[in-house]
Amino acid sequence: MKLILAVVHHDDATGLARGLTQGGFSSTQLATTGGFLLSGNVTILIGVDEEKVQAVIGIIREHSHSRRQAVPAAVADWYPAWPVEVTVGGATIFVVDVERFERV
Ligand code: 2BA
Repeated sequence: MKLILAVVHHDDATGLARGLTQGGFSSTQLATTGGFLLSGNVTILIGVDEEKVQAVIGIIREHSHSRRQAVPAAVADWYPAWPVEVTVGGATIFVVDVERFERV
């Protein structure tokens, strides 16, 4: 079994959760904060059998959009004086091995 962790924009999270449910996948959403922009994002946890990983990544890709986002002043201190934007997303995805999975 694998655990997929996907960091997505909060505006994409609801559509992604629905897409996962429609695809037959269970998921859990955590409210998280990006360390660079210090703004809220959502981390979605999906436990799946290994052969389903690509299908899940396909659903994540379908529902995750990239956006230009301004770097806040607190972060931009060490950036050039002119306004700075970065491209955020689609999604940042980690796939890790699950040693044991149980529901009790
Ligand atoms: P943030 O850390 O708030 O980063 C938001 C965006 O800022 C990033 O988009 C990237 O375009 C830019 N960025 C991040 N660190 C930077 C730096 N040191 N210098 C210049 N620009 C930088 P994404 O790459 O799409 O990442 C979106 C969110 O995914 C991140 O939000 C963070 O919450 C998560 N993430 C990305 N890579 C990660 C990693 N290696 N480990 C853990 N979380 C990660």
